[in-house]
Amino acid sequence: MPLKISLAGNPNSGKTTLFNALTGSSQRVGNWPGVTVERKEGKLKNHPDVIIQDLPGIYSLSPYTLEEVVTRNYLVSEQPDVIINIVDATNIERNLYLTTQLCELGIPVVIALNMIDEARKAGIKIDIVQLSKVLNCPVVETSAVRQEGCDDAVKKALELAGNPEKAAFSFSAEIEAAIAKIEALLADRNLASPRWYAIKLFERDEKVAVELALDEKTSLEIGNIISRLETEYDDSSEALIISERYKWISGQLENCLVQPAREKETVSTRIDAVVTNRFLALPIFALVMFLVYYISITTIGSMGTDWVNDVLFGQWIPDVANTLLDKMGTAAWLKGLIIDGMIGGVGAVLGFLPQMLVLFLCLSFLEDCGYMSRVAFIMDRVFRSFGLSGKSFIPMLIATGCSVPGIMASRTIENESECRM
Ligand code: BGO
Repeated sequence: MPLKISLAGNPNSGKTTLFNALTGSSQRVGNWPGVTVERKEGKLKNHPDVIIQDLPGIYSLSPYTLEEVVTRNYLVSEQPDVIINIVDATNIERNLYLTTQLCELGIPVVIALNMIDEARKAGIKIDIVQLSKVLNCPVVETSAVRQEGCDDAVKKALELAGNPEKAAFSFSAEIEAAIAKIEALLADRNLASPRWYAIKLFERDEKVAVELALDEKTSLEIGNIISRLETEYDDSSEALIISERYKWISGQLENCLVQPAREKETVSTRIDAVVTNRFLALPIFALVMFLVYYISITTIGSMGTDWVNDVLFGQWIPDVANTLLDKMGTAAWLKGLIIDGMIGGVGAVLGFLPQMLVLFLCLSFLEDCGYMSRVAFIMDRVFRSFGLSGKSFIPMLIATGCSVPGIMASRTIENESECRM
């Protein structure tokens, strides 16, 4: 059996560059079964018995995008011998979020700290010995584009293959206890990555629940374990897990990352603190929406609509048409059809145009100044209870103006079932 090494990492972390450097011309490109996500596989140069699998670029192992689902299904079901996790050294905090999840699979992980050339140029210093200690896995500095450190990363991967290391990442004691209880409920299933499944069930990941086909009693027990913690922390289990991961990452990076001094608090961060505040966010949002509709429907927009209805289509166009049709000696029934039917009908529809214009002008202002993405963040908590994410709120908001652009905006939602909902 050939040895399988999987390359996993965020988009633009340098996965493809590393894959090309490791496999040279021995590549097979196709699609993952049943989906149009590109699949690349190749043999390690000078090692025909080692297969390198390039996985789609992802930010997490959640079930929201096709790429995430393809990657996690592959890792969980195929259980490669080792994962090389490509981490962009210039954006380490964000990239380690995926690392914390890969560590839970029970598959050995080697971290390729890529773009190290760029990180050095930017004055970023990373203590790889300390990082390796806290993550309990080898960390190798690489520059895929300069082909530096790539062989070392593979060497470490080959050494580690088949020696499952214990996940280094752990949550707070209470969440760990809940995960352990769920893991115990799955004990008789002989799962290859039991901790990962338990965490996903704790996050209420429906895809995993369906895959495991849990019986009613087990589902109920798991539901009770989760609900107890959600009530205690007043947050969804998924949000708890996300926030613990980021807290853990920033805590660990304090000891192993030195970055050039960042600007102090900017105006933008100060505004963020107010508009996304736990208590103020929703009242501020209600006020902003009231102003948007007040401007577009009641005041400026309605002035435009009144002018279109009463002046343009109420007097000017019918008067001109009347004079022209009279001069042409048009029959009364045809005049009625043109003026009352056609001009009146078009006018009734176009009358809404000024209100729509002002409404969409306001919405695009909110989008461009970044308020919409804050709204998505604020609404996330509410929308999670319907199985949607905060992002789904934006198409809904746009649809209050007109359902056509609302439906078009829903196409930006990556997850198909969320998009349909
Ligand atoms: C472009 N160091 C540096 N400096 N750059 C790197 C390294 C590294 O170690 N590794 C990769 N890159 P992908 P995913 C590009 O394509 O492998 C660069 O998504 C450009 N393209 O060259 O594609 C790499 O597979 C025009 O950069 O990542 C690539 O994970 C101008 O990072 C980018 C500048 O690498 C993403 C760069 C038209």
